[in-house]
Amino acid sequence: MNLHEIKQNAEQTADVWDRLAGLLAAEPGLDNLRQRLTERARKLRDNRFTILVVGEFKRGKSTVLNAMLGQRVLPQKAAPCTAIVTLIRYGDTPSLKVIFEDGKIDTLTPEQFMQKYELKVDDTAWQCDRNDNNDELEKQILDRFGNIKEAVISYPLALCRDGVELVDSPCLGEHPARERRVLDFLTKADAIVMVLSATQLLNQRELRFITNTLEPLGKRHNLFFLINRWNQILEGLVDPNDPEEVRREFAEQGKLIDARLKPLCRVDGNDLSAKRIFRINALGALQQRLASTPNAAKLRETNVPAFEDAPVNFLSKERHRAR
Ligand SMILES: Nc1nc2c(ncn2[C@@H]2O[C@H](COP(=O)(O)OP(=O)(O)OP(=O)(O)O)[C@@H](O)[C@H]2O)c(=O)[nH]1
Ligand SMILES: [Mg+2]
Repeated sequence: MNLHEIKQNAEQTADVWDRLAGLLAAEPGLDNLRQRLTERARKLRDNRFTILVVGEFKRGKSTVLNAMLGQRVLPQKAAPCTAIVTLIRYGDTPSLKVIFEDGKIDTLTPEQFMQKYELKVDDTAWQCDRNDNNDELEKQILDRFGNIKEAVISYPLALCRDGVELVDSPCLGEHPARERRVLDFLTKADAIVMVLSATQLLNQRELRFITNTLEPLGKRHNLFFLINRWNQILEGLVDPNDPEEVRREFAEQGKLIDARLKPLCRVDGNDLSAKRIFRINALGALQQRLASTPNAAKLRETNVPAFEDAPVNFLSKERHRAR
């Protein structure tokens, strides 16, 4: 299929979705589906391609995106912090806005954004319901950000030219309302980047998220894995200067990756693991990009540049097929 045919095909598909959405307008119970069809049709016409970054608590989702931006724009810290879905799109002049459900817009600097819209300790406090005989700890349902649709960052990031948008998301499995925002966004994602931790590689919840949530939505076909905190493997060794201990530890990690992640990278009978799994050190990459005299070799070692090339290849060669 040539580019003209692909565009024509996209136009026709968008027309069909718009017509379907029109038919559903008379069915109030199907409002959600109607909105999704309209959104997909608009995305196809805009030639937008959305890469959603997901993962559990503190895997380094925001850090890896900050490393790609080469700037601290997204809130990142050791305590839970990303509260809202945040889109990064190409723009010649950097800007940042928060869009509310009622259409209101708050325009901010990155510092104001981090201050105003990151989670504070009170947002994440656990609460014990004393009337509950089970004596169980329950999560506080408090969600100060329920009236926000999303935040949008415009930034001159080469990767985002040509309609690509990168999306930071709140963590999975930590708070029902915040997790819901991620799940609601999933249907809009064309590709998923799941951030994992090298020191806790793929727990049962993460596996269930892939098999029970991504798979039924057809999203496993375009799934990338970032194994972050790769540097922490060395930090955990008794003697990081012992080459035998280093070799043994990395060999074990390799086996674990083969056992847990490789099977998830089989798509239509093909093993795509070499193109889909990246071991990275997001913090190291951000530190290098913020340094007054960045060290190119150290940046390469973090493997973040290799990951940045991967979406470029994926997008240029497989974007239309993926969609
Ligand atoms: N040592 C080390 N620390 C890292 C790495 N990546 C991120 N961190 C640190 O880990 C903490 C959590 O990073 P975040 O980017 O906030 O994690 P997140 O997944 O976005 O967290 P939530 O938004 O709360 O779900 C921060 O203090 C980061 O600086 C890494 O590769 N190595
Ligand atoms: Mg975050």
